[in-house]
This record gives sequence, C-alpha cells and structure tokens, in this order.
Amino acid sequence: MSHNPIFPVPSQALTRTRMNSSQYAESYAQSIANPEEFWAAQARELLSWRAPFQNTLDWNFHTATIKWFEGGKLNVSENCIDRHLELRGDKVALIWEGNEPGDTKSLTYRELHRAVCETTTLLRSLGVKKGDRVAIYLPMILEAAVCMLACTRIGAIHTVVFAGFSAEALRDRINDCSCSILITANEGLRGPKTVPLKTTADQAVSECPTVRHVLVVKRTETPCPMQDDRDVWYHESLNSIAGSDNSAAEPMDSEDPLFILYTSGSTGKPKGVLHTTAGYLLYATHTFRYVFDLQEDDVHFCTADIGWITGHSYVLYGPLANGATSLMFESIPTYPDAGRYWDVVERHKATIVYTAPTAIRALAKEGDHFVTRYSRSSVRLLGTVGEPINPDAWLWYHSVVGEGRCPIVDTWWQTETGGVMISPLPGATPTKPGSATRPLVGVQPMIVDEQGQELFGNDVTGRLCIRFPWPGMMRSVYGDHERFRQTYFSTFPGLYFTGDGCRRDEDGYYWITGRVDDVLNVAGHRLGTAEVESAIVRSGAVAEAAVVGVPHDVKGQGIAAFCVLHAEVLPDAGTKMKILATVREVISPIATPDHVWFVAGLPKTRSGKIMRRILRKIGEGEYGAVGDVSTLADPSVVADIVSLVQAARLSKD
Ligand code: 7RM
Repeated sequence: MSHNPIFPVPSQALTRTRMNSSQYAESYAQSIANPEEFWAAQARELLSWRAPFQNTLDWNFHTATIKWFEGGKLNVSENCIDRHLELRGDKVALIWEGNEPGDTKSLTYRELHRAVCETTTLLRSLGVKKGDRVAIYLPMILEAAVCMLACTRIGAIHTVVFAGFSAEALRDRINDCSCSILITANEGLRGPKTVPLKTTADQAVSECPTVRHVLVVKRTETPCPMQDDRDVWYHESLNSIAGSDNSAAEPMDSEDPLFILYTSGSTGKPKGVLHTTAGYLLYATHTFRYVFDLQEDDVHFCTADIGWITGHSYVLYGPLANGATSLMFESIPTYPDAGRYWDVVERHKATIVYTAPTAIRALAKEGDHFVTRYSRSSVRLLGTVGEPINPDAWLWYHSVVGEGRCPIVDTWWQTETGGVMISPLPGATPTKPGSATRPLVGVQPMIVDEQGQELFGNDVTGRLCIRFPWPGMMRSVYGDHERFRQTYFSTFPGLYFTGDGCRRDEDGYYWITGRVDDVLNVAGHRLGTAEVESAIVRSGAVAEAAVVGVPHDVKGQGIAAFCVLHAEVLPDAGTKMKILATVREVISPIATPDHVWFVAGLPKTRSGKIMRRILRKIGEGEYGAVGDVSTLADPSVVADIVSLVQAARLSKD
C-alpha cells in the first residue's frame, strides 16, 4: 500500500468533545512551552488537595530523580470517592458483571464510600499502617477495588498480583517488597474453570516470613483450609468490627509511594514499578478524561484485569477520580461464548469499550454474528491497548463492533508511564489503522538512532524515548533505584528509553513497531526472555534454553523455546510436557511456550552470547534469511537447528 487510509473524526465525536483539533494544537504547544505551568494548572483543577503544593517539578534524568508537586498533601481515596459524595452520591461508581452472564452488582459512590471506610477500619485493626505493603491476589470482584482504595486511604502501598500468577511468582513479589498482609479469595471463577486461589496463596505464604495475616474473601461456597491466628475471613471480620470506625483518610505527601506493580524486563526477575501519589493520580485522571472524552453519562467498560496497570489506571483510579461509572468484568471474552463482551455492552449500556488487540483478533476469528446479535448502539468510543494492532483487526473492530461510527483510540503506554502517552483524541485526531497517532498534551516523544542521535523531522524510524518528565511516570524500582536508572536512563543518557521501536510517518504520526529489547509481548502480557528461560531450566531436563518471540495470529507473539537437553534426557513428548508444566508453575500459564524445539546447541558468539537474531529468523520461518553467521563460535549449529525446526513444523510439533 503506497499510503494508509485515513479515518476522519466522525461528526458524532466532534459535537460535544472536550478537545477538538485546534484546542489540541493550542494546548499541546502550551504544554511544551511551559510544562510546569501546564501541569500545575491541571493539578489544581483536577485534584482536591489537603494542602497546596509549592514546587511543581524537580527532575534529573541522569540521576533518575523525578518529583512532582512537592509540599502538597492529598489522599487518593478522598479524590476517588469522598469529593464526589455531594454531587454524585447516588451515581453508580462501579458495576460488576460476574463470571455467569447476568450475575451482576453495583455500588454507588455512597455505597463505595461506606465499603471502603469499613475495609479501612478492618485493615487498621489488623495493624496496617501508612507505608506498609499489602499484597492483593484477588479475582475481578468489587472487593478488589474496595481493598485497593482502602489501602490508599491508609497510605499503605498495595501490590496487586494478577490472580493467574503461580505460587512462586506470588511469593517472590510478596518477599521483594516484604508485605505484611495478603488479601486473597477462597476461590476464583474463570469461565468454566475454578481457580484455587487460597491453596496457591498458602503455598506462597509458607515461604513469606513477613506476612502476618491472610485476609480471605469468600467468593464461592467451596471450603478452603484456614490457618488459625494467621487467616481471617473478610466478611466475618467486617461484621466483628461493625460499629467501630477508624476510617479517616491519611493526608499523604505528593511523592509518598502509592503502589508497586511488578512487570517483566529484559533481564533478571520482574521489577517492582513504583508509582507515587499525586503525579500518578493526576496523570490517570487527566488522560482518562481526554483520551476517552469523558461525558457525565458514560459507562466505561475496560476489559483489563486490575492485576495489570490498565486495570489500575482505567478500571479504577482514572474513572473514579473523574466521578465516572466503571464496569468490572470477572469473566473471560469467550464464556459462555464469543459474544460475551457484546452481551455485557448491551445489558449495561456501555458507552466506551477498551480492550486489547489479542482479544479483538480472537473474537474476530469466531465470526461477526457473535457481535451483531447484540445491540452496540450505546457505544460511542472504542479503544485498544497492550500491543500494536494490525490494520485488519482495527478495521474489524471499527466496522463490525463500532458499526463504522465510533472512533478508535489506539493507546500506547506502559506500566512505567502510569497512563496513556500516545493516542488519538476522539474529537481531535483523524486515525490511521495501526498507528497510535500523536502524543498527548504534555508528552514529548523523541526518536533516536542506535547511537542516541535524535532523528528529526518526519518519515524516520528508530527507538522511542521521552525527553521530559510527565506526572504519571514511575519514580523508582522498589528497593533498587540503581536498577531504575540503569534500565531506563542509561541507554541514551538524559532520556527516558521506552524499550520500543517506533516510526514517525510523513504526517508526524507515531507507529510503535514493538520491543527492541528482550521483552516479549504475548497476548498483551509482558514477559522477559530471561524469565522464561530460567523457568525452563528449572524443569531439570534442560541444560540451556533460548527463547524468542514468533508471530502468532491471535496472541500477536507466541513463544518458541530452543532447548539443549541434559545428556541423559530423551527429546520426547514426556520431556516437553515436563518443561511446559514447569513454566506454568514457575511463572503462569501465560508464559507457556507454543513451541519447544530440542536442539544440539545454540548459536553463540565466541564470547558466549546467544545470537537471538538468528533464532528469531528461524522462528519466523525465514530459514534462508538468518544473515551473517561468521561471528558464531560454531556456525554449523544453524543448519542443524533449521532442519530440526522444519521437521518439527512438518510434523506439527
Ligand atoms: C499498558 C501496557 C507495555 C508495552 C509497550 C509496548 C506495548 C502497549 C501499545 C503497545 C503498540 C500500543 N503496559 N504496547 N500499548 N504497542 N501499540 N497501543 O500495555 O507494561 O504491560 O506493556 O506494550 O511494547 O512497551 S505494559
């Protein structure tokens, strides 16, 4: 295609927008000319402060120091709940759609306030104080939102661990930030399956010396083991504290830690991404309002689990800080069938749908009738996040789900950025399928070459960096500030490096091309190659493994594992099963390799570095395009691997 189709801003989106194209151009220019003034004004307008801030910004990208709004005091739960009570006390804050279609509940702002105050009192009665770390390992239930908000009311730092993670993954996260409390449920429901959360939590906590109590939400009637002294039923203890009230919100400093969320990097174990109070909340609030062009009567359906940053920012904090109605969905997109999202949309009259390209591709494959048999007339806006969206999936989302009338916001951002960074604005930006289009107001992207030289002008491709701080950016890696500096600010000194490749096209539109480091993006989930490799080696069968991403038509990227077995181990189905089971157990089912190829040796340089470039080409099926192999210690391994992989693919490994 010589040039890409452009979808103009639909007139429907223009009529009552918060920001049209000339307003965007003007605000953007202002926000770049004087960022501190711009963000200070936003902070005063969008947040409620107990005490005003004095110093808008203090930063140094060489030492990785970022401080916003110092001197200010505020509380996140007050901003998300209390301040709405007067005008929106009876407005629905959270709608919950359970695993079974039609099993639903909701909480108004007043009801949410009450629930959060009670849980705050309960957590304090268990000894939780400002600054303590609280792990949350819960399914998508209202209690998850309530517990997160109660932590923020106390000033305790929550770390939510996705309920699909294994006991080991949970244990490592709890220990990394020494949590004193773990909140979990007896059991989770995920489509046709049950998830034994408490059993997994028990396994994890048996190796977590800092955990004093496990608070257990009763999600189902299935019994679970309870340990005297340590384990407490959530609803029972709520009853036992009834009548007492210790729910006053703690005024927090702007830069006090708000939460930790673990995410995979290119090396070593997952990093605890640390976000702080004022900057994160402002950024979630601001971006939610403008990216989704928030209207008072919106029902926001973000399909992400609160175990991911998208759930934090756009199921919980962004919507509630704006006084909006947010929908929490407990189930999966294909239960009981591939029409579930649209069933939810029709019954709850959702106005915004925000989901991941992998879900769109999976649903598109099932056929249009799963969509068209439900009414989507309430929907005015569609969004995507998590990975590049291929134009075919974009066009299907636009024409079939959105009936051609809804703008699509393809939002690029990261756990580290706290909120959306590059995205169209529904009333301002004509879209091109597959492009995240333009930076939001206040965001200063920059494309550099491998040496860090800025690539000026349009029609350039390189690495995506950000040259100036924004309030939502992470402040540190929990417990390891040097790792923070090293990971994000040392590749290109003076810049924040995203890890993504990017092209800026002839119109100045940004196209994210994917990770340029050793991070995989499998169905929108981030995984480090090193993390998966060490899990494979833990199986005991494998001496050495190299993992690469391979194209996958639903997941975007799948995982191919090249494994060198220990001498006595047979390269058979049993060994493969053992490897897959180990990866599931050590990380989670998300990390299960799609291909396991037993090879005699890995392509290595003379200094012992694995040449992943070659394995990636082989994984892509481009056997003749592996490129220069002359720097390999033993070039003959390449031909061996190629014939092995070809044979495996023919026999449909
Ligand atoms: C929000 C989230 C971050 C990585 C990021 C990219 C990729 C996310 C898009 C995207 C192309 C998008 N946080 N990514 N959104 N790539 N277009 N709209 O996903 O920390 O889990 O992942 O995801 O590679 O660096 S995350």
